[in-house]
Amino acid sequence: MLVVVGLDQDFNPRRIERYLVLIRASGADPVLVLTKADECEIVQDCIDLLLEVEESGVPIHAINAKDKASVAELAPYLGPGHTVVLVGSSGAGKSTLTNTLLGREKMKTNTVRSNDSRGRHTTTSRVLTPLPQGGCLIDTPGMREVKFSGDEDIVDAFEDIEALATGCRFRDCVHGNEPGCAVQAAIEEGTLDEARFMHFVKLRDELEAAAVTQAQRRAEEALLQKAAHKRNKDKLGRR
Ligand SMILES: Nc1nc2c(ncn2[C@@H]2O[C@H](COP(=O)(O)OP(=O)(O)OP(=O)(O)O)[C@@H](O)[C@H]2O)c(=O)[nH]1
Ligand SMILES: [Mg+2]
Ligand SMILES: [Zn+2]
Repeated sequence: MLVVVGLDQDFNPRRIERYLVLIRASGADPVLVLTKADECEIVQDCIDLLLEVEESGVPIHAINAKDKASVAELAPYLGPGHTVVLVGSSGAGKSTLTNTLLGREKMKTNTVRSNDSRGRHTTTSRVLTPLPQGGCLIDTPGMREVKFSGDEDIVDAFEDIEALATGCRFRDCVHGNEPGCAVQAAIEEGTLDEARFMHFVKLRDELEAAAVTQAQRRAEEALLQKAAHKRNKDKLGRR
């Protein structure tokens, strides 16, 4: 899955991290494609910012989606036997990238709002296209938001913290103020970056909240189903 993010006001490391957690949970391999590099003066700073919180080695490409030579570096993902799906906000450049890879204007594209870089939801359905490179590509409509369902796991994204946690005194340590916390010790020693830990905490809390919401929803559904079942039984019983 190519996560397509514009190097304009679309650029948001927190959202990118949520994409990566969701994609890893699905079993697909994420690749980060930063578009509009030709219009951004701080490309390397943006990449550095991502590297700070993202240590799992996701490939990052900063490109000009309108330029054939620039998008050529995506070739390793596009060969025979590969299917890539482009995901990202509206206006990120998914369809622009699709057209450049195809070498023709198959998909309609549209300018973004100048004040906040938002797109106009130009693509409205998913489109699967064979590529001249031999693989297949799916362009998709821009996503309005990226949220967790509650089934995801952040272990893969934070293997370093999970490994440290095995050294905590308590098995259910949340790495707050517990005595004998190996994670806090690593932060104090400087072997674990505090910003990275804070980011882990934020994602963990978001995931927990999503899991609770999901559990409540399932419980409500089960109750509704039980009530419907009873109604049916009563009705049939009367006949
Ligand atoms: N300069 C520059 N402009 C780009 C680049 N990528 C996309 N654009 C412009 O960004 C705008 C939005 O591009 P689209 O390809 O329509 O975006 P999209 O992701 O398909 O948007 P939706 O279909 O709405 O989800 C267009 O005006 C593109 O020309 C890039 O790398 N550089
Ligand atoms: Mg599009
Ligand atoms: Zn701990």
